[in-house]
Amino acid sequence: MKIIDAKVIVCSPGRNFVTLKIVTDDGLVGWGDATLNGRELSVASYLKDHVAPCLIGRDPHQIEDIWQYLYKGAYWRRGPVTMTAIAAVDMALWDIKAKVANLPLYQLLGGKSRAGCLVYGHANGASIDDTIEAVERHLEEGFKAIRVQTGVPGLAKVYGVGQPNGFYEPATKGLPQESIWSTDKYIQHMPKLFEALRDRFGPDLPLLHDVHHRLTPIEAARLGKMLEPYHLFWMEDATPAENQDAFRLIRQHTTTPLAVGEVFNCIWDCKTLIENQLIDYIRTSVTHTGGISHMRKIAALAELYQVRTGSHGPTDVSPICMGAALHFDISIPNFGIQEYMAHEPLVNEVFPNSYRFENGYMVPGDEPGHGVTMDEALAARYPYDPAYLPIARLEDGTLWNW
Ligand code: CS2
Ligand code: MG
Repeated sequence: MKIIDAKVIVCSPGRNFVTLKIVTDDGLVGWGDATLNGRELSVASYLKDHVAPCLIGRDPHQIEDIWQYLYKGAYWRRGPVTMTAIAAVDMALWDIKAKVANLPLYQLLGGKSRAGCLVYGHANGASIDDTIEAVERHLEEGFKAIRVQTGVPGLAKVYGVGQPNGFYEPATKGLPQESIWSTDKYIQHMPKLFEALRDRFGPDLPLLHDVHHRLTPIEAARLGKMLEPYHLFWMEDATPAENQDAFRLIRQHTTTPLAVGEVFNCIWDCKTLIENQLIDYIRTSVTHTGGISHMRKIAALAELYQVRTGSHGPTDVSPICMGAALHFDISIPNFGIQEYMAHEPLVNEVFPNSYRFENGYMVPGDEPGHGVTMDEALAARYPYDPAYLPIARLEDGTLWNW
C-alpha cells in the first residue's frame, strides 16, 4: 500500500482548524488534526510545503519510521509547529492502519484498560454565585469532575471566564485583545471560591483549577498551600514552565497536586518534571505533542513515576484530536482524566464523530480507525478567519505571562 495524496484543509466553522487528509492507493483515508491556536497557517505551510511531498509513495503502515524520518530528518527538531505537523501525520497513519485491520484504534494500542475515560468540564462565572450555578449545571449534565474559574473583584476580565451562559472561547477574531491582571487580587479571591464550593458541594466532588501560567514560583507555592483545605484534584499551569526548577520550589511547600504540559510539545519537555516527581499530571495532547506514537512514550515514562495523564482538550483542537485522544486514553494504564470542552454543533457537523459522553465519562466509537472524519464540502463554506488568544498586562502596563 502507498500514500498517494496528503492534503491540508484549513477551515473556520466558528473557529479555525487545520486538518490533514492522507489517501492511499487502496482508497483508504486517514485524518489528522494539526490545529495550533493562533498560529494555524504556519503548521498548514509546514505540512503542505515540507511534509506532504515526502509522504507520497511511502507505505502508510511504517508509522514509526515515518515519524522518525520527519523528526530526525528535518534537522530542526521539536517545537510546536514541527510537533503539531508530525502529530497530524501520525494520527492519520494510525487511523489508516486501524481501518486496514478493521478495528477501532484502541485495539491496536493494547485494548481497553478501562470502561470509559473520566472527563472534566469547564464551569465558570463572573461571581462566586454564578460559578456555583455553573457547577450545578455541569452536575445536572452528568459531569463527575469540574474545572472552576471565576471573575476576580477589581479585574474587568479574567481569562477562562466566559459569557453569562458559561461558555467561553479562548480566541477572539481580529488581533489579540489585552486585559489587565493582578496577582494579588487573584490570590486573595481564590480561597473564597473554593471555600464556597466545598460548603455547597461537600468534600467528594473532584474540582480542578487552571492558573494559566500567571504566578511566580513563590506565589504558586502560596496559592497551593492556601487551597490545601479544599483538596483540589489539581492546580494547573501554576507558573510558566520554561523554568522547571520552579516546580521543585512549589512542591516543597504544598501537597496540592500539580498539572502541567498543555504547551509542551515533546518528551524532552516532560522528562525532568516526571523523573523528579515534581508533577502529578502531564497535560500534553495528541495534536500538539507528536501524535499517538509520541504520547505513548510520554505515558510510559510517566507510568514509572506514578504520574498520570490529563490531556489538554480545549475547543481549539478539532474533534479529530478528541477522537484520537480517547483511543489513547482508554488504552494506557496511567490515564488520569481528559479535558472535555464540547464543540459547537456546527463543528461536530464538519467533523462527524462517534465518541460519546455518558454519565461523566467519554468513550470512543467502535468503528474501524479513530472514528472521526470530515465533511470537506461543508468545511469549504467556512474559510480561515484570523483569531487570537488575549494578552495580559499588569496594572502598570507590564506585559505579563499568558
Ligand atoms: C486552557 C485552554 O484548556 C485549558 O486548560 O488553558 O483554554 C488554553 O488556554 C487554550 O487551549 C489555548 O489555546
Ligand atoms: Mg490550561
